[in-house]
Formats: sequence, C-alpha cells, structure tokens
Amino acid sequence: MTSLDTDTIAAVATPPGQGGIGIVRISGPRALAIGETLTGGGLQPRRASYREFVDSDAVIDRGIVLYFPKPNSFTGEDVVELQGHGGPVVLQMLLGATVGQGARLARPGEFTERAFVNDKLDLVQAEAVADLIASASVAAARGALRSLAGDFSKQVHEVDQAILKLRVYVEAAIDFPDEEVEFLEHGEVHRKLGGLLDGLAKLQRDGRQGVLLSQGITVALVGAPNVGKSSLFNRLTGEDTAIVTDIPGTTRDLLKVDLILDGLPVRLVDTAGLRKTTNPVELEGVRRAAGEASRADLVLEIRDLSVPAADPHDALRLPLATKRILVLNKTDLVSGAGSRSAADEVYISCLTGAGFDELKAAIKQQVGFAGEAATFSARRRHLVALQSTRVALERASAELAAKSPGEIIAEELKLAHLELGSITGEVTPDQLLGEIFSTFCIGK
Ligand SMILES: Nc1nc2c(ncn2[C@@H]2O[C@H](COP(=O)(O)OP(=O)(O)OP(=O)(O)O)[C@@H](O)[C@H]2O)c(=O)[nH]1
Ligand SMILES: [Mg+2]
Repeated sequence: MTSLDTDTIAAVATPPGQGGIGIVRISGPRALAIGETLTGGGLQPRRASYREFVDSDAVIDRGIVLYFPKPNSFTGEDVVELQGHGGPVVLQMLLGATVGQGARLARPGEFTERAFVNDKLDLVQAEAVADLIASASVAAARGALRSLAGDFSKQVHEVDQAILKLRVYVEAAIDFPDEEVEFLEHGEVHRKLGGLLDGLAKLQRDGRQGVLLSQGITVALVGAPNVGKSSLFNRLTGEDTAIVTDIPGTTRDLLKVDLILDGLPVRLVDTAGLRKTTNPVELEGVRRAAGEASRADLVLEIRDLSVPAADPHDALRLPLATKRILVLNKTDLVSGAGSRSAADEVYISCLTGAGFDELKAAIKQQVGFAGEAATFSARRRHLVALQSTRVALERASAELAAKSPGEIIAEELKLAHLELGSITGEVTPDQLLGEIFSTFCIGK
C-alpha cells in the first residue's frame, strides 16, 4: 500500500466557471483547524452552519460550512467543506485562504486516492467514481454506480477467494510429499480449476460489456467518394453537420460527433472519400481517413449500389484485425435491393432512412454489445488483468495434466492470484496507482 503524506489538502470541488454554489474542500489532519479559523470556530460534526468566511479580518464570502470527522468522511480523514457562491474569483480567494492556513493544493484525484489508501474504496470503486463523473449516458452512469457500490469488486473477490482456496489445497499437497501425487491426481484440483475458469469467463464477459458501456467505441465511415458517407453521418447524428454534395471529394477534414446508440456510446467519424488524387488537400484528407480507419474499433465500409462496383485495385485495404460492416447505400435507386441484411452486410438508404434499424443492430452485434442490461462499468486495464489471470490458470491446468510437480502448479496459481489482485488494488504497484489517479479531475 502507498504511504501518504499526512499533510492537509484543499481544492475547489465544483467545476470552473460561474454557478449558484461553489465548494472548497479540505481534507487532512489540519482540516478542522483551518475550517474553524476561516469560519469562527465551534464546528459540530455533520451539522450545517451558516457562517462568514473570513481571511485576515476580511470577509471573503458567506455560506455553509460542513465538518465530517474521520473516519466517516469520503477520504477517511477529517474533511471540511466550505460552500460559498460559485464565482471563480471568490473561490480562488477562499482556496488561497486555506493555503494561507497551511493546506496544500490537491493534485487531481487526490481526495479519491486518500479514500483508497484509507480503505474507504478499493481501486475498482475509485475508478468508478471517475467513470460516474465522466459518464456519457444514463446506462453508463448506472453501470458506474453499480461498480461504485461494489458489484464488480464482489465478483472479483469471489474468484479471488476460489483461487486462494485452491492455492491452499495445492500447497497442502506439497507439504505432504507422500500423498502429493494422489492428492493432485484424484481429480479434485482439476474440477476446481474448471469451475474457476468458468467463473472467470463470466467475469470477462461482464467486464467487456462494462468497458463498452463506460468507454464506448469509435466508428469510422469510409469508402469511395460520393457513396454517401456524410449523408450517413448526418442521419445517424440527426444533425446536418457534414456538407453533402454530388461532387466527389466533398469531405476533406475528419468530422467527429459523440452519440449514444441504444445505450452504447459511439464516437462517429466521417472521412474523405478514398481515391487516387494529386490534389494536395484531398491527398491529406485521404491519408487521415486511412489512419482513422485503422484506429477505429469498427469500420463502416460504404458502397454505392447505384454505380458498378469499383475497380478492385482501388479497393480499401484495411488492417485485417479491424471489424467492419459492409454498408450498401442508395437502395432507393435500385429496385429489389434491401432485404438481405446480415450482421456484416447491411442495405440502407440515407435518402429514405430504410435499413437504419438493421444498421444499428449490426453495429451493436459486431462489437458484442448486449444492451443496457444490468452491468457494471469496467476499464480496459481490468480486461487485461482478467485475461492474464486466465492465462496463468490455463497454464496451471496444463501443468496438472502433464503431471508436473505440485510446486509448479502452485506457482502458476500464485501468479493468477496476483494478476486478479491488481484489479481491486490489493497488489497494485505505486506507479500504476499514480497513473490511475492522475486522470481524475481536481477536487475529487
Ligand atoms: N438517392 C440517394 N442519394 C444519396 C443517398 N445517400 C447519399 N446520396 C447522395 O449522394 C451524393 C453524395 O453524398 P455524400 O454524403 O456527400 O457522399 P460522401 O461519401 O460523403 O462523398 P465525399 O465526401 O465526396 O467522399 C449526394 O448528392 C447525396 O445526396 C441515398 O441513399 N440515396
Ligand atoms: Mg463526405
């Protein structure tokens, strides 16, 4: 666990700009003394008092002061909140006054980091705080709240306990060498490992949903000029943002809009039509389009049904790993088209809106989004750790099948245990903690 300075930190906890109320938050051993100096003393735990906020005899503001004694506070330390008027100058004066009394300006996420260090939250819950603040949809906010409430941590903990039990079992076998072989061979370890891998598979599935829900996907619209990429962009976003003309090569810049597609956060990117060109501006557009296509989680490759298929030499060359859906546009111009949609091939008309429900369904299916059903928020970091846990458990299983010595199986189980522990922060290196908390906003 990280060792923390026991200094007192302060920050403006409300967003920058003007607002009805602005809050300065103080946490640490001197929080009460500083709060009392600025508000006249006599603060009662968890009681709101209306006070003047005074710095060196000058009244800065009037407002509510709250005092939460440790350990029953967000950070687990003494916390004082000064709730004044939400003007940037007033709040900076108030913050300056706390610093004048010995507080230090908090780093981003430092309040939540202290909550983690003081065991008020585990790492998954601390990350959920940031995800809740950043959530882009109602579903994402609900997911973050579930993680914050400990739903995800609980499931991780269950698998963690099962690995621990198995470790104890295997280590016991090693301690009784005469019985070791029998111990490991009579199928019990094999059965338990199988159960563990099943539990892990469920956690991985839920985790993937959680990542989709909280972090969303990038979808790039690519194709030859004039096929209707910008028309599709405008129809999906519901706004007339992109310029649409019948002149091939209209779009040059990348256009990006964030939208929520049935609960799935999507960053949609319109790109320049791909073709050979000598125009330097268009050339740069084509270069950016190709870059965007290779970075996106999903590519919608759009074709115009009303014109003959392009020369295969001009066909798009996307990295094989990129997921894609072939979108055949302008069905309104071709009689008989439009009823054969599949998960990776959809017929639409940007003019009439035909096929858009199928297109949305295909997007969700391609990225494996199961909908807004009860799930928690998760991060890619968690998925990586879950996968490493699986790899270690599978190695343990292979060693068991190969009748390897108990020590080797025990070692793999230990690795699996460490990987899983990094999710909730039981065995997370300080450097990773620094990275996680530095992405928070100041005052949280
Ligand atoms: N009839 C019909 N016309 C369409 C449809 N979709 C797009 N168009 C027309 O096709 C032309 C090109 O549309 P855009 O959306 O600008 O095509 P684009 O792929 O963005 O083209 P570039 O930006 O040049 O690469 C415009 O005249 C659109 O009105 C459709 O479904 N049906
Ligand atoms: Mg365009």
